[in-house]
Order: sequence, then structure tokens, then C-alpha cells
Amino acid sequence: MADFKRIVILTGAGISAESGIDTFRAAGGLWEQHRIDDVATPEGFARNPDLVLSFYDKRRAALASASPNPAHVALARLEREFAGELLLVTQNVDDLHERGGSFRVLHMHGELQSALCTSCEVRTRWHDTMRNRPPCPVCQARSLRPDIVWFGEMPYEMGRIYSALESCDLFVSIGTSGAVYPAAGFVQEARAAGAYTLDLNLEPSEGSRLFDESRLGPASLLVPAWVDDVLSCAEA
Ligand code: BJW
Repeated sequence: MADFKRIVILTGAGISAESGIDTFRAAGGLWEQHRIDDVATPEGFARNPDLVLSFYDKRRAALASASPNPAHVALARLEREFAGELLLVTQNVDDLHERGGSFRVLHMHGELQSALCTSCEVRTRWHDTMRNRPPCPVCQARSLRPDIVWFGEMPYEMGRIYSALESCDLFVSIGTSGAVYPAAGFVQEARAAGAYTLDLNLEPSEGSRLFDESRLGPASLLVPAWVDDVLSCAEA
């Protein structure tokens, strides 16, 4: 592996699968258990807020019994030891990167442990349930919703992400199907900037053919091995 200076990493549900968090599109995954239109769109929330609040309350509660796996821990090690620039972007709404030791994580699709007030638009750390309509700690309105980016909504921090993609020399995608935009298009942005592109996935993803290199296997094995490669090249 060459000596890279500016790395952008995109993670998806696959990196948390071995921690017991359901992915979306696998057989038995979240989208087989629930209709996307019902639980992951603003229209679904307007139609049936109880259903949506319960869906996210359950997932927030389940997070408490999950633990980071060696892939999360390896990326935290990379953050500590890599001397160049690193941007870790996750589509995941869990906090396993942070619990694995990463400090700088950009959650482009929001976070389960955050509430967004639809009245004052303030985001607040949130560990409790929402179905009981608690008041917003800032404006007291009972207008909290999960701080999750649903279909049709703008993901967070797009300016920072595109700017890092424009200047990166390595783009690595880990455990994502490449089925959801704009994240699915990051590989093309990175390629246009001249970056080397690497896909780490359990199986070939929708976007695999767009990458310079694909490594297949579980994230808990692939990611620590790749981090070892990067750090040993940087030392050499
Ligand atoms: C393992 C493993 C192991 C398993 N080890 N690997 C252009 C073209 C077409 C459509 C659009 C377009 N632009 C926008 C759209 C519309 C839409 C969209 O993409 N629709 C598609 C269905 C086509 N996008 C949007 O609406 C987005 N907003 C938007 O585009 O705003 C306008 C805009 C314009 C221009 C620039 C910027 C913005 C918003 C998307 C919001 C997505 N939200 C969700 C749900 C909310 C979160 C939640 O409830 O948790 O986010 S959808 C869901 O999919 C979730 C995920 O973050 C996201 C991606 O899923 P992910 O992570 O890839 O999971 P899976 O299950 O699909 O794949 C798991 C992978 O892991 C697999 O590949 C496995 O093989 C692998 N794996 N075990 C390694 N052990």
C-alpha cells in the first residue's frame, strides 16, 4: 500500500453488523421488517409519529447492549496514529465508532442518541424514549423527532465531506451497499480528484465495480489488517 497523506473513510451498516446491529438491505434486515416509506421518510413521520418514534426508541435502547468490534477499534487507532489528514464519515446512526475510541466522526445521516426539535431546530443529546412526547429542553415544545436524516432530507456536513473528497488521495468505503445517495456517489468524487479507491465489504456491493480495489471479508478482520498496512507504510 502506498504512503497516503489525505484519507477519507466512509462506513456503513456492515461495520456494525458484527456488533449485533441489523443492516438494512440484507435478508431479515431492517427494510424487510419495516416499510421504508413508513419509518424513514418525513411523510411517514407525519402520517404515524407513534410508529416512527417507537421504531427509533427500540433501536436506541438496543444500542445499549451492543459493543464496538475490532473494526471500530482499528479506525480509532488510525485516528490516533496516522500523521496525515483523516476524515471518518459514517452513515451509521449508532455510536460504536465513538465507543471504539474515535473522537472525530461525522454522522452524515444523524444519530440515534440525538433529538431534533422541529420548533426551535436545536439538536440535543438524547438517551431516553421519545414516544411519550417529552418537551424540548431548550424551548419546551413537545416537538422532538429523532435526529435522523430520512429519505428526501439533506444529509449533514455535505460541504465538509465534498471538500475532503476533492483533495483526498485515498478513499475507503467499509461495509456499505452503495445503494443510497449521496454517499453512493462519493467514490466517483474521489476518483475525479485522482484518489485511489478501496472497497472493504463482506460481498461485492452495488458500487464495487467503481473501485480500484475490493477486499472481501468481515470488517472485523479486513479493517484491522488494512489499518496495519497504512500505518506500516507511513512508518517505512
Ligand atoms: C458487511 C458485513 C460485515 C454486512 N463486514 N461488510 C441519486 C440517484 C438516485 C436517488 C437519489 C439520488 N440522490 C438522492 C436520491 C434519493 C435518496 C436515495 O439515495 N434513494 C435510493 C433508494 C436510490 N437519497 C436521499 O434522499 C438522501 N438525501 C438526499 O439525497 O438529499 C439531497 C442531496 C442532493 C445532492 C447532494 C446532497 C444531498 C438521504 C438519504 C437518507 C438515508 N437514510 C437511511 C435511514 C435513516 C437512518 C436509520 O434509520 O438508521 O440511512 S436509509 C439507510 O441506508 C440508512 C443507511 O445509512 C443507508 C445506507 O445503508 P448501508 O449502510 O449501505 O447499509 P446496507 O444494509 O444497505 O448495506 C450493508 C452492507 O454491509 C452490505 O454491502 C453488506 O455486504 C455489508 N456487510 N455485514 C463487512 N460483517
